[in-house]
Amino acid sequence: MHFVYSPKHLLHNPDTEIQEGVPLPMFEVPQRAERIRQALEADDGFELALPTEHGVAPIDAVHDPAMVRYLETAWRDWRTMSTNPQAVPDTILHPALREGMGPVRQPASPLGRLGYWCFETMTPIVPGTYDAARAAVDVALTTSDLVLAGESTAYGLCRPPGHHSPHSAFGGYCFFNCAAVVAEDLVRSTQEPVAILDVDYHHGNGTQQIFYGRADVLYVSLHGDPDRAYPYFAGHADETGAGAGAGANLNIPLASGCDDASYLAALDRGLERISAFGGTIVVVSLGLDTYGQDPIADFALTSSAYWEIGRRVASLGRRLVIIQEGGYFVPHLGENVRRWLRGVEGRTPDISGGQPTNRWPAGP
Ligand code: SP5
Ligand code: ZN
Repeated sequence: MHFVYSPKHLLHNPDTEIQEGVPLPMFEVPQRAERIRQALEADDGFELALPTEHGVAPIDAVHDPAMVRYLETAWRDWRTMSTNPQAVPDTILHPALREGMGPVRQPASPLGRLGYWCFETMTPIVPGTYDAARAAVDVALTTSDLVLAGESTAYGLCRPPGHHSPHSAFGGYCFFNCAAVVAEDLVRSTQEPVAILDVDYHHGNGTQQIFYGRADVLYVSLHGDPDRAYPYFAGHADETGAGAGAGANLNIPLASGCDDASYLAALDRGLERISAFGGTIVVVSLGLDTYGQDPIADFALTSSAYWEIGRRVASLGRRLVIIQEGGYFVPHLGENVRRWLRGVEGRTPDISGGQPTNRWPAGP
């Protein structure tokens, strides 16, 4: 299997996020992608491919072009008013602020502009953020190209991730929604419906929002119940799509402590829905923050589950464009991705291979 990787992700390296009002070291760090690359490079079954440039048009097709233009200059904009080493908003556009008052203008102040586009405090912008986010989209679209060229599966090692960014905002460690860009591009180029399966721990509110009114893109997500988990404002089971998209959105919120067996049962529900939907390609938003040791999530999945999840997703018999999203327990992240992808390929979990620093319970 090819995996697509760009070293440009290293340009996005903020050091602090604000969680619960407290500055903390970033969880979404460059080492995540490096760990995954190392694990796949150490396995003969994977071959690295570099991305090709796809330009900005596929991004403008799913995001507000004004936001894309903003992100291009956001760092310079920030520097006109602040010497702080990373740009984080403090005043965020709440929908109730202008209730009954008509549309808001993009603020003249750089700090105001940041709060106009960014919806939370955990997604800092640094000098290389835009170039890294653009490269992540090129990685995703190159992964999709490999599948369109005839490969049954390819994996895009996207970083920063994407699924929290809706059409006109960014946040959740995400800037451009890579999975959504790929899905939209596939719909246009194949004229077929496309299903998205999101197995990141967090609900992909951005992806859901982008396609909520669309019948040609199915969004299926398994995630921590938004009654307790980020992103709080989307991901409930009663969100099933609107207008033409009614019925083309399936949320499966899961309880704290969700284990391998409960997760696999929920996955089977999601896969049934995808089977019943048309199309020949599935876009997977792959997050490994469902792992029992993840520092910001509360599921209890083991490494052996990832092989089985990959195997079951492949059993759909569809081509797969697999896009990296979250996963923050860095020591086991590469090995968990590797197992997922080996499951897809029907190869053994190879629990003896991989990084010698890691130890796991027996595979399936
Ligand atoms: C792509 C992706 O996985 N983004 C995740 C963004 C989540 N950021 C906020 C997490 C807040 C978690 N607070 C829980 C504290 C646990 N002690
Ligand atoms: Zn996540």
